Amino acid sequence: MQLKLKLVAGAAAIVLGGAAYAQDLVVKIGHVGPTSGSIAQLGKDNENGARMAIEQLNAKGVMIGGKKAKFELLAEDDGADPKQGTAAAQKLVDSKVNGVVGHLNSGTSIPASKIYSDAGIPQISPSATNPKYTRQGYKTTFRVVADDVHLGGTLGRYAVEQLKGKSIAVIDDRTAYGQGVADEFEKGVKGKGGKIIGREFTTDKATDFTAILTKLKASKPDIVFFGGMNAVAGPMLRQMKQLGIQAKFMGGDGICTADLPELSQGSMADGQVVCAEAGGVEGAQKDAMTKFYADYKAKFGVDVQIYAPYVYDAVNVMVDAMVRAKSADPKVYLPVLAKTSGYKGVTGVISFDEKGDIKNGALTLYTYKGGKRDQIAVVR
Ligand code: ABU
Repeated sequence: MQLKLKLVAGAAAIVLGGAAYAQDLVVKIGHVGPTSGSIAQLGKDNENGARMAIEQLNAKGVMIGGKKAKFELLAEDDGADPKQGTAAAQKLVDSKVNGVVGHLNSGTSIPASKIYSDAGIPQISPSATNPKYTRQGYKTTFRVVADDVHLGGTLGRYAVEQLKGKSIAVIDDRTAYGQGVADEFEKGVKGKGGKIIGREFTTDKATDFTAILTKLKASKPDIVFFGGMNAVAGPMLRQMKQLGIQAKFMGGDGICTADLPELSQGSMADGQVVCAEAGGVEGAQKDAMTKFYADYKAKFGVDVQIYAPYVYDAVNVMVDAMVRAKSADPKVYLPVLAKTSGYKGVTGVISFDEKGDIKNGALTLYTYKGGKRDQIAVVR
C-alpha cells in the first residue's frame, strides 16, 4: 500500500492509496455537574447526556475545517458547591478545553461563568435556570432551557388559576436557584390575586423540616411550593404526610425528576405534586425525545432523570457551531454559536437571543401518578 506524508495547509495528511485523510483535530469538551453529594443522580444524568453526544459524534466522524474531529470529554464534579464549581472551571480552562457544557446548578454556573468569560470559552448550561446567569453581560454564556422567571411565574399563575389555591405557603433552600424560583412563584401568585400565607427557609443539605412544616400547618395551606432540589423535596413530602398536611406540593424543575417518588419513599398521593421541566416538546417533535429516552435507558440501564437530553443537545449545538465556523477555536466559533438559529435538537428547536438564552423556551408541567411522572401540558 502506498503510504506517504505530505503537508497540506499546515496540517499533516496521510495519503493512503490515493485518498487523503487530514490529521485528527482533538476537540476537548468540558462537562461539570455534581456527580457526588445529595444530587449526584442528577449530575450523573447530565454527564451521561454528554457522554452519549460525544460517543455518537466520534462514531459519526465529524469534519471541522477539513480535519476529522476527535472529541474528548473532560468531566468534572463540582458537588453543587460554588467554590468547587469555580475550581472545576479553572481546571477546565487550564486544560484548554474548546467549550464547556454545564454547570448543572445556578449556584455553580453563575460564579464559574466569569472564569469562562475571562478565558473566552463558550459555556452552555443545560439546566441552570436563575436568570442572572445570562444577564451579566458575558458573551460566552448560553442556556438551552427556560429561566426561573418563566418557570416560577408560570407555576405561580397555575397555582391560582388552575389549582384554585387560596392559601399558599412557600419554602426555599436559600440557593441561587431555590430562592430565585420561589421569588418568581410568589410574584406569579400575587399577580393573579393569590395569597401567600407564609414563607419559610431551609438549606440544600437539610433533612428535618418538622419545625417549619409545623409552623406552616397552623395557617392551613392548600398548596406548599418548594424552591429547591429533589433530594430535599423527597424527605419534605414524607414529613408533610407524617404531620397530616394534605396540601398540594409544587416545585420547579429541581424537584421534577424521575426519582422523586422514590425519594419521598412513597409519600406522594397521585396528583399531589405539580412541577415543571424548563423545556419540552409536543407533536411530531416528541418522537426524537422519546427515542432519546429509550436509547438512554438501553445504554445506561436507568431512566433519564430530567436534563440528560438538554446536555446532549447542548454538546451537539456547540459542535454544530464549530462545524459551521470551520474551527474549534473558541474565538472563531463563539460568534457563530451566538447566532445559532433553528437548530433542531431532541429537546426542540434551539435559537439563542442576544443574551444567550433560548428563544421561545417551553415548559412541561408534570404531576406524578402511580410513582411515575405524568405530563399535564407543554406551555410557552
Ligand atoms: N434549574 C434547577 C436546577 C439547577 C439550578 O438552576 O440550580
